[in-house]
Amino acid sequence: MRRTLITTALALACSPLLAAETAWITVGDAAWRLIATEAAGARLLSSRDVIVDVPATRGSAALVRAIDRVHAVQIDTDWLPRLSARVHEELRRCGGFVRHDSPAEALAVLHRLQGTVEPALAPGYAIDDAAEVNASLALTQDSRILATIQRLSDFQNRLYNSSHGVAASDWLAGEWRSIVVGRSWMKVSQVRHAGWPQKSVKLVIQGSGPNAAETVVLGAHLDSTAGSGSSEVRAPGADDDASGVAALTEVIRVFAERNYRPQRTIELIAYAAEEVGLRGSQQIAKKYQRAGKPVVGVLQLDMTAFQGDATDLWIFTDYTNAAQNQFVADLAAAYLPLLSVGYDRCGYGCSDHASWTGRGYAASFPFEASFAHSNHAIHTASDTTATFGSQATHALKFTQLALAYAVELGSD
Ligand code: IPO
Ligand code: ZN
Repeated sequence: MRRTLITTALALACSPLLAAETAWITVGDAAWRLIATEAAGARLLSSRDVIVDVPATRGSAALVRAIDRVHAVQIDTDWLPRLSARVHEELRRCGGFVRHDSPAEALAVLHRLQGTVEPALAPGYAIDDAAEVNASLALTQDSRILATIQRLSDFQNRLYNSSHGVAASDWLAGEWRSIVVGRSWMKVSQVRHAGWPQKSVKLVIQGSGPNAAETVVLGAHLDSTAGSGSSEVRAPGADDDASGVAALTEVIRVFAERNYRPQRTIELIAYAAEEVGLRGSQQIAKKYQRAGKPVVGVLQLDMTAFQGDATDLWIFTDYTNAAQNQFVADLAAAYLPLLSVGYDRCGYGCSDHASWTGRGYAASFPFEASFAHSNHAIHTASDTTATFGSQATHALKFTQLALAYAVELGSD
């Protein structure tokens, strides 16, 4: 026994010297070329051409088909922070890589990336709950959204592996609990993850209809990142993505105020560990798929506060579901008629919607700006509310869109 302990201790102490840890990722072609030229020891497992719809010209609703080459790669974990930084700085393409728990999983996701959805999970997209939607929209307040963004930004950082990131998760869970208190059909929980201490935060609004097993998911990411990624770094992440979490929080507040009870079940999730390869949402989407959970739609809010263009809402057409994207645009036309909608592409794996797309679910990603005019302060200590004029009027638009989406898809 004693001998085993000693051997184990030695093995633990020595293992970093013997071999770096291995990770399995999927990446777009530009990021792969970066890896291939610089990351010694990286190994290509498999490649695949994925058909994606992209705007014919930037902003336009007319789409043309394009091919993205996506790769499954085995790489040392040491490389991942550098890869994030390089993708962000040089390629100016977002995200870049998705991290998986095993080579089998990386390959499985690679082969399911088409964005096609099981017909059984394709809902109708009727827009017919104007009374509930309009009454809810009237209650939304940008001042409350701004206050939540500020609270989240006040943590030193919300890193997935820091004590601050853990504290931010605990704070948000407490905040959501205090909003929904006394409503038996609304339950807040924290989701533990294998591999890091920050928990995702989840609110389940239990459906009350015959189709209550069908679930609508709205998400944003709780973690932030900056620079070295050391645990004391300043990473306010006000736009990226306190603004998405604050939008979800305002949706929850309005639902609670109206004592809203949907037909389908609605889940609002603040994901842990998005910035390190969508790891929190990967684990959650995988668990739901394995359990055969009928998720009929997913909406991701990642960056909602910084207005980069005259056009208000930007719908990303790649690694998202075309039919649901049309529904999102129709919701904007019906309920937010003063707002303009544009279309752009994001690049592979730019936020948690890609985790759901990779598991065969219909996901959409309405974004604050075009790719060309997106917020340059993200992933730095300067991602503060000051960058977007210390106001949340842009974030309010996404909050209202998310509310309309939740009610219209939640009531069918
Ligand atoms: C992101 C998404 C789209 C665009 I265009 C630019 C930036 C943000 C994403 N890469 C991220 O860091 N999410 O946390
Ligand atoms: Zn980010």
